[in-house]
Amino acid sequence: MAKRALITGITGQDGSYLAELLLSEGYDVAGLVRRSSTENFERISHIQDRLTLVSGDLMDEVSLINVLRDFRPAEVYNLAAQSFVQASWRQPVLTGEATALGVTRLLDAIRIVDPEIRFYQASSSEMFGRVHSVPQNEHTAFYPRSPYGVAKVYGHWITVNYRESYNLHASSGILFNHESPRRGLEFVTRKVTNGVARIKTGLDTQLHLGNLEAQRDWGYAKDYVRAMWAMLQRDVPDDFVVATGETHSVRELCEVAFAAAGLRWQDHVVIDQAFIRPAEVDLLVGDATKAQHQLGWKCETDFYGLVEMMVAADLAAYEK
Ligand code: NAP
Ligand code: F7E
Repeated sequence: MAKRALITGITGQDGSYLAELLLSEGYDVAGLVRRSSTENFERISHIQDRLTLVSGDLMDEVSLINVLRDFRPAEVYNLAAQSFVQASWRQPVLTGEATALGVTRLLDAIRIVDPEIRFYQASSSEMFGRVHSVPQNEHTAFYPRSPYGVAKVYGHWITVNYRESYNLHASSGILFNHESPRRGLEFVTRKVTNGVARIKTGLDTQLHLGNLEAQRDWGYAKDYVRAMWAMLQRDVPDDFVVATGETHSVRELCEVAFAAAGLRWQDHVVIDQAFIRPAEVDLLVGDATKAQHQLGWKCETDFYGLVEMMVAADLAAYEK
């Protein structure tokens, strides 16, 4: 019988790539989806007929228990979260409910229904925040700088705690920023590549951005979901940093993205205070040595390849 996996957050960027990977590995894949007045299955529409979509919400523990009882997965990937850092200042309690306490609800549901389930938690480099050392690895102390980062630290530690308290096979992937043509339009990479495409096709002339000096370790989401899966194939659960090991500023992102369409970023980018955050994470760069050695993971797409891919995808969409 095929192995069964449940993905929370299947309608999101990572959920869609992970679903593709697990289907290609022969899994029966279920995805948790929240009720909405309009369906938002764009990222999974091409594989929807091969998925089982089940209704539930990280806010509602009974829904999680019922989904686990009905589907009986061997692996659960918890990708659902309020994932936008900027929104977390406007909705700090909701962010805490979903991104932090949601993890406990799911871990408890696993304990109740089947403690043999292998669990993946989507932890984040945002936990490092005001970084204690460069580059950041599994031993770097956390200093989150947003309600989102604080919530992810809780989610990370409750995963470690349930592993140690109840012997669950619970792993946490500390993933640095990863992007793709399926990235939400509010995140800076996609905002820039989409903006470039709109300017190139004459729909806009300006792109409003915040802090151009922030530096991030940007990788490709499709590469990163392989690391998630690899973590749950090990006999022993553990925590892993997943990153490219390179960092680039938002300014460099603009240079590369605009140049990919034959434009000069200086002619179009406008600094707008509305996108400056109350507290910033200035520099992130990850050390993924442990993932490389123990998971055999490596990133295959670099920053330049990623940005060019995203610009090309956005241009193609507008030209169509
Ligand atoms: P995303 O595109 O924003 O997707 C988030 C998903 O969570 C969506 O499917 C969303 O459903 C779902 N969701 C939100 N609240 C929920 C709730 N209360 N109950 C059930 N589902 C809920 O995020 P992503 O970029 O794929 O990231 C996946 C995970 O990795 C997130 O936990 C994120 O915080 C974490 N992470 C991301 C990165 C990155 O660079 N992408 C790096 C480190 C960690 P709807 O479609 O219904 O809104
Ligand atoms: O910002 C700066 C902004 O929103 C990156 C999430 O997936 O990765 C993501 O969080 C940087 C920040 O991602 C704009 O100030 C400048 O320094 O793309 P972002 P993020 O906050 O790093 C982590 C790892 C996650 O876990 C999160 O879920 O870019 N920036 N101007 C801007 N950012 C945005 N969004 N919009 C701007 O106009």
